[in-house]
Amino acid sequence: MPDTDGDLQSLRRDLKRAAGMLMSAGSLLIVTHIDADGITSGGIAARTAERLGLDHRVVFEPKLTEDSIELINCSGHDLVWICDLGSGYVTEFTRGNMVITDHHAPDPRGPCGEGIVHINPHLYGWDGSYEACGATMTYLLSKEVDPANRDCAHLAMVGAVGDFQDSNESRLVGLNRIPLEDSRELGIAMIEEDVRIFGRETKPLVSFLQYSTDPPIPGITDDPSGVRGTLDTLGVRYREDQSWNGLDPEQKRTIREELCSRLEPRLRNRLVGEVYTFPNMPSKGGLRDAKEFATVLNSCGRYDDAETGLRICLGDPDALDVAERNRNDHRRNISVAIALVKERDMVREGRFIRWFDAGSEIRDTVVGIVAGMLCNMYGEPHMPMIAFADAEDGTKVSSRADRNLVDKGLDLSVVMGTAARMVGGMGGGHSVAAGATIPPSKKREFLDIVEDLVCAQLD
Ligand SMILES: [Mn+2]
Repeated sequence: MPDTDGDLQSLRRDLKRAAGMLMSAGSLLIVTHIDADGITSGGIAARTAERLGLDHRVVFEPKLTEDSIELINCSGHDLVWICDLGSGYVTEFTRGNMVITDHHAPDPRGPCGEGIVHINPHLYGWDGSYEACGATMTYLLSKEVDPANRDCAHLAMVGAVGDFQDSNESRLVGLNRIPLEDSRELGIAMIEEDVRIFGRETKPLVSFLQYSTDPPIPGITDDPSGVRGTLDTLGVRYREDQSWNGLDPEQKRTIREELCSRLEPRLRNRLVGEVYTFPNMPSKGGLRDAKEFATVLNSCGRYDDAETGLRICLGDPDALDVAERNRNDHRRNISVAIALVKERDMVREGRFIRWFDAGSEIRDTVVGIVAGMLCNMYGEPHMPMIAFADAEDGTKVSSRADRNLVDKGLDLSVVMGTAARMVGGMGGGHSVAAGATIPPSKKREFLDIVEDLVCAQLD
């Protein structure tokens, strides 16, 4: 168990109670989120049900709406298990016989009703924004039901890195350490210190280094000829299609040291930290690296195909080809979207925030990623990036911020929740990344409120 001071006893008590409910259920409805953390949660929950021989169905929801809450309340299944969702709405569930394994901020309106077991790190003294993701909470319950489910430990790690829970300390911490240690013990995962640039398994070396963003590296980031020159100077020989993980350890070390030497000491801990590899996964398809695995799942979820992601989690090899197509679409859409925002000079700057309105030009399911990437591209002064996109049920708002701002007191989940409520919408999320849905006519008013709230938090 991790060396943090959460209330393990209460957590264990609730896990036991929920496990008992699962073991005595006749049928199960699993409701989960469409991002990597939600899909891996769904995979873990489905595997758990499968091993219990429990009749079950998995439903994916981009978020909980009145309709989906209704579906849950009226479900004919014996038991409903909500993963990576639900904590913010516990007072709206009117049925009994429900289990929630989530990590989002709990409903401030009060505790849940009888017959609902609500398992959330915040309730036991762990921080759900980086010490436990939805998949980790789901995994803890799964393992409580049957220790054989420890073979899902890597899925919990994928969920955690998918939610950027490793970005705070350049490693997974808190309750997320439990699946990590389990998968190390079982030989499912290798835990190493290495550069934390995205694409260790699948990107060709030059673009791998060139697209390093956190932190940017002088003479490397956005500079392919700088990368080639550096590799030549270091005497590193490589094929054009060579991946980072295709290099031998000595070559990696040489490059790593050179990259570190170009960074201020405090930034080196962002570049180098823990990385997670799953050696038993197929070499093609991007499932060997935890971050790439998460991206594969996210690309499924964002294109209304979370089911394919679920099949991947459950080990269906055919699902990978479908995901590959999703992923190519995803990459193309993201780069087109970034180019569009830049070319049209869409980003506006206020006193404390930057924002852009993508209208119907960027899908509401990817606008958050675009906001995050743009947030990294703008340097000093650091400001949260707010993005609007048209959605079916109103205007979707996504917000992203730098960790530095969170350390100074910024909490975007509070900002989005409060500002959305004040204009008749709904919002929430995490301190570094949060979202909302608001009436389209209220954008201006919403921005003014956001600006005031950010100002007050950073004061
Ligand atoms: Mn999550």
